[in-house]
Amino acid sequence: MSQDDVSLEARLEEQDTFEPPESFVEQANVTDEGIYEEFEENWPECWEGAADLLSWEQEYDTVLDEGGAPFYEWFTGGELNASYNCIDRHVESGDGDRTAVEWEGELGETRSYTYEELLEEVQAVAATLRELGVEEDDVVTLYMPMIPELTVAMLACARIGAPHSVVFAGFSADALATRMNSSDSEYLITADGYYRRGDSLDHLSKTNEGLEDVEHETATIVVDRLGDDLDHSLADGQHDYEELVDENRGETVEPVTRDAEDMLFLMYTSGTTGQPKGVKHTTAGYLAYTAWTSQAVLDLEPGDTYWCSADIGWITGHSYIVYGPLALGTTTVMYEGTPDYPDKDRFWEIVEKNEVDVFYTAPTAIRAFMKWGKEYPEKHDLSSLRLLGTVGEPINPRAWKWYYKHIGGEECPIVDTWWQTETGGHMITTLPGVNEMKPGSAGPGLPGVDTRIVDAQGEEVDAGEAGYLTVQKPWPGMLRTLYQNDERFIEEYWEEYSDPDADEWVYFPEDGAKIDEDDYITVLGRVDDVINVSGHRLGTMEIESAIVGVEGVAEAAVVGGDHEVKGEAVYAYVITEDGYEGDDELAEEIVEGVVDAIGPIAKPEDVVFTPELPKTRSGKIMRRLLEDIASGNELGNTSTLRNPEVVDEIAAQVQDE
Ligand code: 6R9
Repeated sequence: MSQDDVSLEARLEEQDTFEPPESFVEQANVTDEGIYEEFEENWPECWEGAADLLSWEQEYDTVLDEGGAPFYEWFTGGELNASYNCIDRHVESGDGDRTAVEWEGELGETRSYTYEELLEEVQAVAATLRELGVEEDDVVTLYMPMIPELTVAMLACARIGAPHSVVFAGFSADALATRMNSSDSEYLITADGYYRRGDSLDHLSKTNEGLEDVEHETATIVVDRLGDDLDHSLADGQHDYEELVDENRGETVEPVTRDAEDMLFLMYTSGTTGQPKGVKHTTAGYLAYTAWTSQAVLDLEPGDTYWCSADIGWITGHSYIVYGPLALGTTTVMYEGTPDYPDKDRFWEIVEKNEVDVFYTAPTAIRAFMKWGKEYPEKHDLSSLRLLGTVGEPINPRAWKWYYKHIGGEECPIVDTWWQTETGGHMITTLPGVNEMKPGSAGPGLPGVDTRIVDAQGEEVDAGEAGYLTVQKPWPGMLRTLYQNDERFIEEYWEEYSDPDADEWVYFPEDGAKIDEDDYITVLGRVDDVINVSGHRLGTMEIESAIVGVEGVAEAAVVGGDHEVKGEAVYAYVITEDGYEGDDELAEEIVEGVVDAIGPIAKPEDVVFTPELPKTRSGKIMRRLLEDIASGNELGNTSTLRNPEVVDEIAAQVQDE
């Protein structure tokens, strides 16, 4: 490092607040700090501005209907179609030639769709789905990798009022079957495979394995992504995508009129208990909220080229690759593959080539970039960038500063956005043209979003103290319920801090947090049994049940331990059944069992065999202790344990490895 670099690093190291660069503020969509007060005084009508970003077939009567709280309804009486809002209206207003989707395949090939082309393709797929028998309100499962057909399929579903349920392609066959059974989904679009680091992955066999466990008949459409790289034949009831869709190119499919509160999609996510939760989002509130936050937080404008590197299989991709950016008429970039193929500068090559204006990624990726070194971004001209974002997990100040300096060139604000599958869109973040930034702290709640940090009794904690994050007013993008399970919806999110007798409802996202004297919130992480691996939510219960399903395993406890790149990694503590040896072979079978049940993202980092698990006197597994062991932390007081000696035994074993 040169002398200049050293002093720059030192200065950055010490700096803990950053003003938004003047060049950014000059052009930002939101610059008036009065917006916070304005929203507060005018709540809930403040959300009319978000609704105004959409085109309505029928104006709504009421902004917010609190009558059935916590089953809130937004923009009731309104009618609209999400696919119309994301495509047709841009074509009608003369922007049909603008690029809607710019796709980068892992092998270097590209495909792009103008809004006009997207309209044609979406109508063709909509017609195909109808031909297959899909009717309004039928759930269509999309088990697809990052190929443009996924975006097209989502919008085609929205066009005919069929909610989609996207299952992340990296999830296992079991996960697919569970979700299809849970949502009674009789239609599936999948692909034969995709590319990862240059190798072709067979996705069709995994799909077929999953379908064996689906309890009802399914009509399946298969996209041919791999061509000659996969020797595949389709089974009965399976159709080739291109064959069917090609026959419908040129068809007109009018967007169906949907009520504001009609379901737009389902997205399954992990929680404390075993079964994934089917989070239900509806049409108007979700679309208005993702469009508004895309404009206010991501600062998107129609002429922008914007890239969010998430996978559409997660909520981030739904809200901020597909719906938000397309509702605003932006060009959205989709990338199929990994950041290090063919080399570790792939992302920066994509940014340079497409002259990306706004880039949104996850802290886990930034930590990997840091590890690889600044020489990779330095090979490229990143001057097109104007704003950077992160999402998925807390970002540590060191990674924040690296991102700020080496990717943003100290000229781009960073928005650290806290939100969840359930919240539909951003909730806590700075407004990039308004607030100063504090690395490590996401920022204040957005205007109109009433976030408060409380103690176990629900009382607000003082600045600097840790507590539980809550949201004390509804917002348009919120989940409406868990699919066919209103009871669990109340239990999971509302029971903890609400006072139903007083009709006071408080949303509990199950995150811990602290707040400073400027109302900036630092999110500390989950307080339930959810592990956040590389920004992906995994339930410990789901992983434990997969492990216990392996022959020879008597009991298992899974925890998240600190990991340099992934943030958290999965650590499994396992007790074998009598007569079984806790050896490498069994550890291997356990890892395979987890990959089969959930997917490679849930792969345990380490499997530790132990004669006992540390338990409280009432028999509860002390997960905190296991987490500390996995993270290499100092161990706290173990005297409340029924079996304190076992902790040292396990710790010794972990250190030996
Ligand atoms: C969008 C998304 C939600 C959980 C959430 C929290 C963690 C997300 C964060 C963050 C700290 C941020 N999380 N963003 N923690 N800072 N900026 O990730 O949705 O997959 O449902 O995960 O992720 O713990 O509760 P989802």
